[in-house]
Amino acid sequence: MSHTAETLQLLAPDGRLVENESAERYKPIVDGLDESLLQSFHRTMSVIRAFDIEAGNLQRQGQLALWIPSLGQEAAQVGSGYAARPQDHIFPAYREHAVGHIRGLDVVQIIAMLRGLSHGGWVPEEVGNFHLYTLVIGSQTLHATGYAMGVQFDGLIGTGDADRDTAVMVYFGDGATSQGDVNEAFVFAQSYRTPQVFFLQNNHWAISVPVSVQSRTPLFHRPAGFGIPSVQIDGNDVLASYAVTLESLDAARSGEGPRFIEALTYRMGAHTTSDDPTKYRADDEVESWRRRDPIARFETYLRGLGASETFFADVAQEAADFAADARRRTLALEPPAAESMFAHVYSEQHPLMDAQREWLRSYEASFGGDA
Ligand SMILES: Cc1ncc(C[n+]2csc(CCOP(=O)(O)OP(=O)(O)O)c2C)c(N)n1
Ligand SMILES: [Mg+2]
Repeated sequence: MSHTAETLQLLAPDGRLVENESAERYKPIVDGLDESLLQSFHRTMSVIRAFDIEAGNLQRQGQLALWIPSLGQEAAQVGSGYAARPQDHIFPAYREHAVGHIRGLDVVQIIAMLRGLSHGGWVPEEVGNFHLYTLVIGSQTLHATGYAMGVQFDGLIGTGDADRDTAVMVYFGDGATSQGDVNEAFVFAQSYRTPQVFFLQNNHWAISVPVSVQSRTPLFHRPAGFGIPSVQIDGNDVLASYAVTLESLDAARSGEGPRFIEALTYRMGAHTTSDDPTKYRADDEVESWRRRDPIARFETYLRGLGASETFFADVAQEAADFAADARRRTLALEPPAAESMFAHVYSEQHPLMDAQREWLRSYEASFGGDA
């Protein structure tokens, strides 16, 4: 399922702005992008790609149990991630490393989780309301819808205060759309008119199952059956991802109810490091998507705008440094103290946990080492 005339594209694969009626509507947003934000798009896509590749290497070298690559999906994530405001809440699946980075998550915390050093990952309110990675496919859509209902009950939409009105955005995959949870989230979202954006990254594969088997219709046609306005975008076009998400989040914050975005992109790497995609997909398909690389496309656009060689060289250096720093800090990670497992079982100190902590202490002391 590839791009069609219905797919919104603002930046063509040759790096030139698209001029047609649909693109015209988003022209004010694109024209309003200042140079520093355009540069941030490129920097973040490049930095996260370098980090993602390095994290995959670390897994192959035995440093992580698993890695979940985001390679190829940078534009979908970076455009939408930058469109959110600080007060918005983001519910990711497990591949949204770029969005986490934009919200202020230290990406080494993702590594720590996939190294088995933390049970959940991070505290959302400390990292730009970027909620926890969710490995149970699609369940985060229900969490997001429930959260969005809470935002609505708290009166945090439609007040006209740009720093207060709040939206919720949830990321999920093409495979997730087959889950009951996701469809239940659509029902509640539209029924309650939640301030919410459903951001579907259709990367064309759910492990080894192609999207053409998951759905006989384009996925962005499905929300119509729930009464949710939807749009399909070229997910390798960072400008389309930014502009459409900005518009959709604005609508959600102002009380117009949920929106749905299907970003057509491609999972260039393996599903995870536990998977071998050469067993189930053809090289020429991967090659055709390589020619639509989101970073190369945006680089061509920036060059057309006059970005200098120095800028690109600096970004390349920054990306390499970022990846090297992540490697260094990964190798320096220490396992948590064993007794930390009792810390967050109850929100307050609890006699049962005290007893178990004490049991562990005396058990370890029985080996004769330091207790
Ligand atoms: C409820 C549930 N069923 C099955 C799985 C196993 N599983 C892990 S990832 C995955 C595919 C998800 O595909 P998609 O939603 O397209 O996301 P992508 O991995 O492509 O980003 C499946 C079936 C799971 N984690 N949770
Ligand atoms: Mg998928």
